[in-house]
Amino acid sequence: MRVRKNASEITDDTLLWYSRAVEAMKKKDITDPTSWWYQGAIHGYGLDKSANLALGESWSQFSIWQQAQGFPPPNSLVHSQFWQQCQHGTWYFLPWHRMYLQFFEAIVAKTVIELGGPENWTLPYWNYCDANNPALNDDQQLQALNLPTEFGTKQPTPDFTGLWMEERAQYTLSSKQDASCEAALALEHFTTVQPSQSFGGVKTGFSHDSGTFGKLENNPHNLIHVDIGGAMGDPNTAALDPIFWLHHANIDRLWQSWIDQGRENTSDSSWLDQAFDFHDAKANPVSVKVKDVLSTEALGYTYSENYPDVKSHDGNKVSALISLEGNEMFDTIAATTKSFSLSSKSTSAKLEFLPEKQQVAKVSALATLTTQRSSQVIIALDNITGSGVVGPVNVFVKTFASSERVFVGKIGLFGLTQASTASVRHAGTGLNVELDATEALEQLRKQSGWKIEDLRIEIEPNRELGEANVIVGRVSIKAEV
Ligand SMILES: [Cu+2]
Repeated sequence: MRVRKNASEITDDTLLWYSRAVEAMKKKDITDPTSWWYQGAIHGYGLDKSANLALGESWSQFSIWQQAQGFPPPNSLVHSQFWQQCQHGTWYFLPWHRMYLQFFEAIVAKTVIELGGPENWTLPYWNYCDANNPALNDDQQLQALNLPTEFGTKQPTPDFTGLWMEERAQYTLSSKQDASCEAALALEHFTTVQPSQSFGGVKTGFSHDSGTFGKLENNPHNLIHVDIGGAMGDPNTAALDPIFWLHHANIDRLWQSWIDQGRENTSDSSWLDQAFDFHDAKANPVSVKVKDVLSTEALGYTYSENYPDVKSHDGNKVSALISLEGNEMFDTIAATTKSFSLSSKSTSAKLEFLPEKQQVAKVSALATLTTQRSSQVIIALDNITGSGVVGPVNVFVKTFASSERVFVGKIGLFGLTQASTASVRHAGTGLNVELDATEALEQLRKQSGWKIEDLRIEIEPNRELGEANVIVGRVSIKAEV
């Protein structure tokens, strides 16, 4: 059994051999399934020339892909069933990436042996979740926000040049909040109608470049991507950054941890029987079904450490959600009526509420302090379109009367450009994200003069937009019914 280890605790030559293998794979032609370039293009491929991957840099999809051996690739390959397959905004997010990692790991392992290295090379993981680990001291927590040192900073680390990439906007995550793994792991269900209540994402068909993010996919997955930024911030270049694979190993570990704490995947046959195409280490085409990858041990690997067990939220709240797959448990009580652009500073959105009589029943629990248990409240941001890599975006609530805003959560707009472009596969209507705002609303209603009608939403990117742009189609508030 191979054991995938925490990169910061590795004492052997795993990362050294990874670096050497990356360099060897980069020398192979883009048409070779075992090349670095082909492996990256399985996730995404695009030749947009806009310099919007990182503020102040001229990096573009084009400038990154033209470094590939054998560039440009033949069109037949670009449009084959092997390229541009990554699954985002969907319940296939976790199993597709598990398959992807599995074959990639086998290809790197074979390359390591060919280079004279050890048998059984195993992919490590980057445990940024440790940034919020209460068992660690402050210094250790902050350390977890850094890329493992072997991946370099502005310069490569000597002996590890294969792990460095110029096109990274950051080498340190900007906030612990971008690596908060706990909230997703507290969820009870793999799939529900409400994305913010779904650990594994919402039910969709094949979903390459659009959709609605489940909890784990938004935070930490998307936030890590856009916080590192540059190549990592865009699905069409992300997998060319060697850190991509350690990031996804950690996501895969979180899925395994969630299962090990007693949760269950969906048993829906349209999920279990969905197949995806890859190449194995010998470059032979293979087709794998979701039901074939549900046990890491059956696939021959495990993780050195699980994420510690997380208790589910307050039992009442969870039981209220149990009906799930198919049943809408939340109803919209207020929404914006016009789309609006984000700026680098804070943008405030005014909500229109339903006429009072209709609203009253739905918000009574939410609007009064005396109720036993507040309703669960969700803030949904829909049809978010635009282009470029946008850093993590903060969402706050406040009331008109008070200037003190309350933090709700962060959203990561990974795949913004692709989701906003109409294609054969989808209409280009953008990304959708939900945040659980229950606790923020509970805090807000303790403020004096609280009136739900005065509620405002504030949206603020945590870094300058630069060449990127974002339009939010609609913000709505949904409450439990
Ligand atoms: Cu990813």
